[in-house]
Amino acid sequence: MAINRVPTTPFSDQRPGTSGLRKKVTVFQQPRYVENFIQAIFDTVDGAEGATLVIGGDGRYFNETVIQMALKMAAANGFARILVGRRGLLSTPAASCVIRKHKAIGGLVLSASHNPGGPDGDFGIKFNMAHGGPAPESFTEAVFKRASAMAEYRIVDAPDVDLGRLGETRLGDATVQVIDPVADYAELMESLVDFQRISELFRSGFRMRFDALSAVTGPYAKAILEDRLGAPAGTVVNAEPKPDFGGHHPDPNPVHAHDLMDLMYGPDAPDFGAASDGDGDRNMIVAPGLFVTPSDSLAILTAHAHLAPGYQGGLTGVARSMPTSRAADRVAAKLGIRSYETPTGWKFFANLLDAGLITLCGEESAGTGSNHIREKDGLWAVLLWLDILAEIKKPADQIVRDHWASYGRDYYSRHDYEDLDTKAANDLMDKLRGKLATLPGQRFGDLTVEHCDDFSYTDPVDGSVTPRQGIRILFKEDARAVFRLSGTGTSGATLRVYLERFEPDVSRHDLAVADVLAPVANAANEIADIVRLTGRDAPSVIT
Ligand code: VG1
Ligand code: CO
Repeated sequence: MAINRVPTTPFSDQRPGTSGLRKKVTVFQQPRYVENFIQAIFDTVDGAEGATLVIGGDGRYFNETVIQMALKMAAANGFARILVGRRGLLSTPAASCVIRKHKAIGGLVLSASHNPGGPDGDFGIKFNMAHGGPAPESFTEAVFKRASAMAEYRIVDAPDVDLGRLGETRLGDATVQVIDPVADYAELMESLVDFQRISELFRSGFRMRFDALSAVTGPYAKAILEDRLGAPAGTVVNAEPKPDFGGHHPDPNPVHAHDLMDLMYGPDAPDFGAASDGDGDRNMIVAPGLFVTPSDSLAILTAHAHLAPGYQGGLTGVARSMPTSRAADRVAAKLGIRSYETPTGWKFFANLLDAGLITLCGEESAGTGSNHIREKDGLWAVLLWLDILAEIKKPADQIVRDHWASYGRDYYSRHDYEDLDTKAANDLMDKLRGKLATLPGQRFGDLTVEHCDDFSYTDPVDGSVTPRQGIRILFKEDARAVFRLSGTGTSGATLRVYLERFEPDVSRHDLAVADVLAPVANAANEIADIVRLTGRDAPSVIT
C-alpha cells in the first residue's frame, strides 16, 4: 500500500499544556494541523518501528475523523500493531490500562477532558508513554519543537477502518485491532476491589446514582455497576456518549453536575452519588446532603484503602498536587507513610508511582488514582468508595464526618476567573510574584502571612526541577491561598484561586464553607488586587 509523504506547513502554537494539546475544534480543523502534530509525536517516539500503539478518545465531536487520520499515519510510521477502541472510544484511564496490559510503546488519547464538546467546543490530543501516563515535559517540549519545524507527514492511502466491528484488519503493513473498550479495564477493576462485596451491598437495597454526563464513562459504568455488580437498571444516567455531551459541560463539580447535586440534597437522595468527566478520569463524590471535596475524598480513600483487596498490604505513600488541600498529608502522618506535593497535572505522579514511593495520589480538581495505572481514574475512585462503604457499613456522610472528627476539617474552595485577558492575567501573576518578599508578617483582615513562595518542584526520582508552578500564601491561622493560571483553557486565560482553612474543632465542622473561607478570599483579593487587575468583581465559577 502506498505511503504518501505530504508537505505540511509547521505550526508554532502546538505546545502541550497541563494535559496535552487543547484547542478549539476549529483550530484543529485547519488543514494539516492534526497531521502536523501527530507526525511530530511519532517523530519524537523512540522505537516506533515494529511497536504497538493504542488509540482512543472520549467520543467528542471530531474524534472519529482524527482517529482515522491517526490510524493511517501510525501505519505509515512503522507501528506494527494498533489497538483502537470500538467506535473510537477509550476512556483516559482505560487507555492507560490497555497501554500497560498490551505492552504498547504508548498511546494517543483524543480528548479535551472536562471542556465542552461539539463544533464550537474543544478538542485535544495527548500522548501517553509506555508506562501508561502522560508524557513528561521533556517529551512534550521535543514534540513542540518538532511541530514548529515540520516539513512533511506520512500517511497510508487507504479506506477508513470500520471501527464498529471488533477484530483485526490490515492497514498498510500494520495490523489494526478494534477492541472492546471496557473489557481490559473491567478486569483490572475486579482485581482491585471486592466485586462480590459490592454486589451484596446493592442486593441489600443500597441505591446510588452515577451521572456520566453523556460522556465516555456511560458504557463503563453501565457494564460494571449495572451488569456486573447488579445495581438496578437506571442507576447510571446520561449513559450514552454524545459528540457534544448532550449540551452538558462534562465537568463533574457542584456547578456543572447540578442535577446530581439537586438529587443528593433533596428528599429522595439515594445512598450515594457520583459523576465523571468527558474522558472518564475525574470523579465527583456526593453523600446524601454532603458534597465530598476531592481533597477530602483523597484523604478518606488514603485512610481506608487497605480495606480493599488491591491495597491490603497498606500504602507506601500518597501524593497530592500543590493546590490540593493538606487533608491527605494529615492521614499520611498518622499512618506513618510518605507524602508528596507535586505541581498540577497527572504527569508529575508517574515517577513517584513507578518508583513505588506512593500508592495513591490525587488533585483538588476531582482527580484520584493509584498505582494500578498512570492516569487519574474516575470510575475506580467510585468503586473504591463503594467497596469501603460495603465493608464499613456506615452511611457515606457519616464516614466523612467521622473523618473530620479524627483529623480536623480542611474547609476548601476554588474560585475560577475564566476567559480573562491573557495580558491582564499574566500581569496579575507578575505583580504578585514581585510582592512576595514583602508579604511575610503583613496582616490582611484577621489573617497574618507567615510564609509565601512560587512553588518549585524537584522530582525526587529524576532530580528534574519544574519552577513557577503557582504562588502559595500560608497564613499563621492555618489558612492558605494559592494562585495559578490554568494550562488547559482554550480561550483567554483562567486564574484559579484556591482557598482553604483548617478547623480542628469538631463543634465547628458544620459551618457554611463560604463563610469560613470569606476572610481568606478577602485576603487573597487584597494581596493579588484581583478586582482591579481583572476587572471582575466575582469569580465566574466557584467549586
Ligand atoms: C486542570 C486541573 C488539573 C488537571 C488538569 C487535567 O488543569 O486543574 O488538576 O490535572 O486540568 O485534567 P489546569 O491547568 O486547567 O488547572 V483533565 O480531567 O482535564 O485531563
Ligand atoms: Co478528564
